[in-house]
Order: sequence, then C-alpha cells, then structure tokens
Amino acid sequence: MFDRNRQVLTLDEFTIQQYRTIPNATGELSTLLRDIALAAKRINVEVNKAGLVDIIGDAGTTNVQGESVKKLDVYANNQMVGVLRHGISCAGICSEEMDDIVVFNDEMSNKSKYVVMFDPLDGSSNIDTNVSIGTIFGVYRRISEPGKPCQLNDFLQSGLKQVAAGYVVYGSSTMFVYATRRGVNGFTLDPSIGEFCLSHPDIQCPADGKIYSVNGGYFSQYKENVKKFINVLQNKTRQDGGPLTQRFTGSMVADLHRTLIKGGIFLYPLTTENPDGKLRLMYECNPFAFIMEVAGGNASSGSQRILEIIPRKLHDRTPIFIGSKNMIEECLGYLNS
Ligand code: AHM
Repeated sequence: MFDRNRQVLTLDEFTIQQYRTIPNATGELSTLLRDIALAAKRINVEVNKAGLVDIIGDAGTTNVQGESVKKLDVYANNQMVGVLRHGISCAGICSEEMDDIVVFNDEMSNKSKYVVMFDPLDGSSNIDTNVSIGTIFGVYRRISEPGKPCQLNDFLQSGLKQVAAGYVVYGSSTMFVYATRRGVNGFTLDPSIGEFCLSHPDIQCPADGKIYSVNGGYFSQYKENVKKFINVLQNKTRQDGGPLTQRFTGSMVADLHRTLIKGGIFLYPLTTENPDGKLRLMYECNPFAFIMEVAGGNASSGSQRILEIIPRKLHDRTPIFIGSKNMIEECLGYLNS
C-alpha cells in the first residue's frame, strides 16, 4: 500500500545529498542539473499541450543539419539556452539546433567550470503524432582557463571527458535520467508538486535483453556484416523459447530509455544515404554512451568505443551500436568478422 509518510527525494535534494559527500565539491553541477530540469519542466508543459495550440508543425526554417525545424524544437532550444545563460554554472553551450557554440561571456559565466552540449528536442519528427520525444545533454569540464570566455576546444572533447550526461523523456510520464561516474538515477515528474522525484535509483542495464531496435526500412542500405547480425537477431530464440522482439519508435530517447531499463540493443548503422551514420556524436551518442557505460552496458561505433572518438567538428555523426553488454559483444563479433 502507498505509504504517505514515505520520504521521496526530489532531484534537488538528491543532487545536494550527493555533493555533500564529495570533499571540496562546490555544488556547481547540482545547480546546473537544476537549471536543466527547469527547462525540461517548461518544455514538458508545451509538449503536453502541443495538440491544443498552434505550436505543432514546421517553423519554416532548416537547422544546421538541413532538417526542417519544428516550432517546439525552437521553443525547447530557447529554454535550454535561457536557463543555462541565466544560471551560474555554465560558461557556454552548443546545441544540435545551432551552427556554432554560444559563449556566455559575462563575469559569472566565465568563472564557471562547465560547458554543456545538448539536443533540445530529439525525435521531433514524432511530435505531430504524440510519440515520446526527449531532451539529451552532456556536461563537460572546460579545458580553457576559468575566468575567461570558454572556447571551441572546450566542446571538442571526447565523450570520456563528460562529468555528467542525461536525458528527459516526455512520454506517458516525464522522466529526468542522469548519470555521473557514481551511477545512473531516474526521476519522474510529479505534476502535483512540479518536481522530479527519485523513482529509479541506481539504474543498471541488464547484461542481456529480448528487444532489438533498428530501422528495418534501411535494411538494403546496411553493410553486409550488419545485415548478417540483424538476421541473427531475427532468428534468435529467447531462453523461454520465443523470438526476440523488434521495436523502433524513431525517437532515440524513447528507444534507449527502454533499452536502458529492460536491456536489449539499439543499432543505428551507417547507410548509403547517411555514409557517416545519422545520429550526432556530441548531442546524442556521447551522452547515451556515457549513461549506458555507467549503467553497465556498452556503446560502439562498430570500430571504436563511442566515448573514445575524438570529434573533428561540432556536428559530427557516427554509426552507433548500444545497449546490453553481452548483446554488444556479440554484435561486434559479427561486425568485425
Ligand atoms: P531528429 O534529430 O530529427 O529528432 O532525428 C533523430 C532521430 C532519432 O531520435 C532516431 O533514432 C532517428 O532520428 C530515427 O531516424 P529514422 O526514422 O530516419 O531512422
């Protein structure tokens, strides 16, 4: 039975509790996470009323990737930039929706340790049909001298350098999941108090899973060894005798949230249409690779650990194979055969 006296930790309480245990911690990361959670709550309100107001549909422009920008993408991007600019823990940002980095360059921001890279609204082609979408972010410690404006090099770091990464899924409930090297924790938005509350402590990705996630529509465009592995998945028998399940929503956040919780594998290989892969290294793949590794899973481009890729430019793309440890190991066995 529901215990009304049970103390449920909010995201703020949890992050403060965490930093209190770290000697010399300044609380900057907690503040940063609180700022992102505020943006997420605002985005959530708009996502939830997308069908009611004239906010769905294209904004009439294309982003740096040449894709049409939905109005909610613009709103979400503005919210993320706004909270991080007005907060006290971020020296600058880079967004999937923007051509270049934004250096905040005021006295307080210049003193900050961190820069943030994010995809404000991933899976946005799903907005019009009410499928779960999300926000993804990675936090890096800047390498330029604090006290001065941050620089491009602060952003062009490998994913291994992330100090935290997370995502928000706007789904049947709204969840904020974030990882530091200490662990992955999930918080569900309680709309009655407007707070994210700890609902999924210490998330571990099961070492095996029953679900694989890949866009089968591109099958003919995949390389032969990828096709071979997909064939293996299609013909695999679970321990209880049934076949594996195939699920692909077209929303990476939704597919990877499920993969993280239930186990499984998510594949986004390169295609002839997208010879470098479709998904962005800095805004999508690095944050999820970090979260998945902390949770005990794995993430590879097929030839390299995602987190070890040195980015050449801000909007680099990569193929990705991510999920349960044993399934990734098997996958890499086929890809490298
Ligand atoms: P977006 O940045 O336009 O939202 O695209 C990213 C999305 C991912 O969330 C998803 O996994 C992928 O694109 C699906 O693309 P496709 O339907 O072409 O396979």
